[in-house]
Amino acid sequence: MKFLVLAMVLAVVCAENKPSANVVLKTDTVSGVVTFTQIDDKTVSIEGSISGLKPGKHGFHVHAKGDLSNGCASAAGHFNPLNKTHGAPEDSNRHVGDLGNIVAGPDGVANINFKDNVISLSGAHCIIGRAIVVHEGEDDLGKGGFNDSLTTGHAGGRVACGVIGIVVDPPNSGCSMLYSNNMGTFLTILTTVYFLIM
Ligand SMILES: [Cu+2]
Ligand SMILES: [Zn+2]
Repeated sequence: MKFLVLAMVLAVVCAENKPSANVVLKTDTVSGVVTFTQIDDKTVSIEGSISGLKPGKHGFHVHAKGDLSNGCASAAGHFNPLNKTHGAPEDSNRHVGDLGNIVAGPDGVANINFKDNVISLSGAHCIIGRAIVVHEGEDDLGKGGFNDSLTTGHAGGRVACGVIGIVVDPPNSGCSMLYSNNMGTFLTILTTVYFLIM
């Protein structure tokens, strides 16, 4: 019984601890929420849904600035702390922010569910406070041969954007130096008390 309670408490604490962030996209036509969860040291899962898009592929990137004071234009270029050229998510030569394309169905809805090993919710590749931009057209992943293929993937205009904000704080990161999980602390104390009493 004690073991079961301990297992349950640990499960809750671990679930609580997964750092996450999200972005809300909202224009007259486009709306959606995309959540980024740090599922282990190297992996971020990206999940969500965006509606109101033209059917087909749309470039989907983390841009360097979370500054939307002049709309999506002020989000600057692709987040590129390593000074590489534009590429596909699976390429070693890619911008950190290169997340490829999302695909909208005939109903204009893009369901998003993939993982990335380059972006992070902490450290030098931290995407928190930067912007997600959804583009008008398809990202050619650097292979289209256009003069902007190696910078933007020739993905065209910016149809929607939003700032990536913290949902569950990442521990000890540049994004969040002070981190304490109050729920986790509370449950740990509760478990200790339970074991002392029983
Ligand atoms: Cu972009
Ligand atoms: Zn890029």
